[in-house]
Amino acid sequence: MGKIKEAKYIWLSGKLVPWGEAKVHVLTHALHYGSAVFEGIRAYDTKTKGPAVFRLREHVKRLFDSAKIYRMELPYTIEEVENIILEVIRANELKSCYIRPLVFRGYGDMGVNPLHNPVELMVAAWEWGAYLGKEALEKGVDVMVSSWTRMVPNTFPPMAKSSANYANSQLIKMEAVLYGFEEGIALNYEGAVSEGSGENLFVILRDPVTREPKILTPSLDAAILPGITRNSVIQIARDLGYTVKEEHIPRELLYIADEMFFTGTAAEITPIRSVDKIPVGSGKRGPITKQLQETFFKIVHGEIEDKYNWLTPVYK
Ligand code: PPE
Repeated sequence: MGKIKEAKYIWLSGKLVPWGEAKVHVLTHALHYGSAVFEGIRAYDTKTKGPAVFRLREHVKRLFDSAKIYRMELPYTIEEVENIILEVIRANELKSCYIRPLVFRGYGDMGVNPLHNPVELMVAAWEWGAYLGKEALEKGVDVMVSSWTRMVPNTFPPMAKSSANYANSQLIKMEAVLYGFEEGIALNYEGAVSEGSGENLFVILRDPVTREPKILTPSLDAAILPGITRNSVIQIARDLGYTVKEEHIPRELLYIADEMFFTGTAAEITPIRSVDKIPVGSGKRGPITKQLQETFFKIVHGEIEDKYNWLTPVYK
């Protein structure tokens, strides 16, 4: 959150350049038309392997998928981009950090048609703490249901992590923070729950009689980004023995849920303590949310076995 903590070097179009010199022309296509796709990746300092990138292959694959949807051909292979990311972390001597690769249409033609503009890659990395505030991971955040609808799939495809999608995210986020909330949850074109401005959403409901919990998250057709943290949490929860369902979530479920949390690379696992001023469960982080958080953080910090093979060490 907040101002960037500057590191030393940024990879820009083929080489590492000093942080302050990583610049582009003001007529860069992406600046005018949102013609860019990006990723957010985290590396954590682990006990046994030193700094390690969380689910590097999945993030880089999603970057290539996003680029493909927008007909952008990267002048690199997946392996090359992975190596560039590792090189940026090493060059900046970072341990725990956030990594931002961006593929963008550069300077050349003006006008909507992006096909003749060069496809460029930049990769930056810096130290980035808790996304929704320092206390959020433990205490949870207060959120509102946004008055903005999440973009409809056949307008801006949510499965592509395109910069253009974040115009919608910014409307959601600005409204929420200016109204005194930490985040907004957007409904989709059908009026069902989709996601936060930069996070996926999970809802936990207990059977009123047996108290048996069920973990729900909107399915991929709900106009959401297929989050890598979302996918990780689904796997972790199932391995812990929970029932996890990807399904249509009506708005009113948000008001009667026992627990709720956001997931995302930046947000990690952030509990939600109220929606539209209605407390979620007890109004505090719930026990299943806590258990999932603890397991997730143990995995990313290499404190338990990396049985899913999710960590790529920065130094081999
Ligand atoms: N939905 C949206 C809209 C989203 O932007 C993110 C990530 C997610 C879900 C979660 O996806 P994943 O990171 O793969 O678990 N948001 C990125 C950008 C946030 C930002 O403010 O910038 C992120 O968390 O890196």
